[in-house]
Amino acid sequence: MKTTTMTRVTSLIGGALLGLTALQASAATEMPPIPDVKGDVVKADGDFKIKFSIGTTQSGAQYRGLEYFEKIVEKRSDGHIQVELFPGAQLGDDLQAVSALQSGTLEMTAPSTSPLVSMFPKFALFDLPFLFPTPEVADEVLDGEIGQQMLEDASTNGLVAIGWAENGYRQLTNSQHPVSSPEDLDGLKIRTMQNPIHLDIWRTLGANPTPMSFAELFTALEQGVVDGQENPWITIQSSKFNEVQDYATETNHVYTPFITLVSERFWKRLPDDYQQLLREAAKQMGDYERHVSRTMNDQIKQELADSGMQITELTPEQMKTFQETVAPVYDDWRDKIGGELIDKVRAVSQ
Ligand code: EAX
Repeated sequence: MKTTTMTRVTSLIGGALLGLTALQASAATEMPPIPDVKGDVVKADGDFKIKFSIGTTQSGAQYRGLEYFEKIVEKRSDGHIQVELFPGAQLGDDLQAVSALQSGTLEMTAPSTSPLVSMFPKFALFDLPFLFPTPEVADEVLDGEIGQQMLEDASTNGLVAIGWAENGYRQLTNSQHPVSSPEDLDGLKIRTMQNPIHLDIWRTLGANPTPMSFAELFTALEQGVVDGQENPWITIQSSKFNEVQDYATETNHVYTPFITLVSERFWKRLPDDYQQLLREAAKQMGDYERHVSRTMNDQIKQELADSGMQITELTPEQMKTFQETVAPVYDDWRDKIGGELIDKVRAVSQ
């Protein structure tokens, strides 16, 4: 009897606490609502299951986009395509998920483009420092001819690339001290994505970079294997990096897109009309996800500051020092990437 009461009391308190946490969580992450699904039901033969895996966690903008994707696809296929979401690299890190697509054991994933540069060298465009001055320029490039061509080029090696979304502008965090100039980076161990340009950027700035998968990053920060990392505010918050990183600098050094990929083995089994449905859903997901990410960016920066992170905003002069210090990276990469592509992006920025 006593135990029962105790259990009930505990579970009541637990429930109240849970309720509070849920309330705080929802206050902290109030995202633009998931839009209604528009468009007719698509009729085609067969029933299909999509496992969709991502590296970022359930509280990020990317997952929210996936929820919209799921809603569109399930509704417009009248339940004949079921989508199951796996956030937080549960089914493997970004590169593992891509190879699972190639072998046909996973249907969809949406990694940052950066770890894929060894497969698709042109993606390196998105790793060049300070190339995209505004998100709108990124949209014009991704949603225009260049982005379309890249989706086609990436539709090979067992993959079909069907859309873009955004991870966003990357910011530096670390556990040691405030960073407002490249000198402050001297000797800092910074985790980078598995990408040669990112390594080059941080080496050129004077840090000591180490490439590592995103899935390993929290533990590496927590255990002090690395001192810092860089990711957009929303990814910093949704991965709780602020719990193990006291300092951040708003560097906006790279704009990272997410690319929506489907397993070619799965794709070939889909009727044309369902392929088209997936393309439309990927486009709508991408537009909505970018909207969520951009609406939340400043709010999340503020929340990170409120949570105790010391955030350094650079003055225009300090920013210029970073840009000038990192400029040699272009000398090394311009020809490898194709200078023309860089010039086209610059032309869009004018
Ligand atoms: O899915 O590895 C990273 O830091 C990226 O931001 C990651 O791809 C997010």
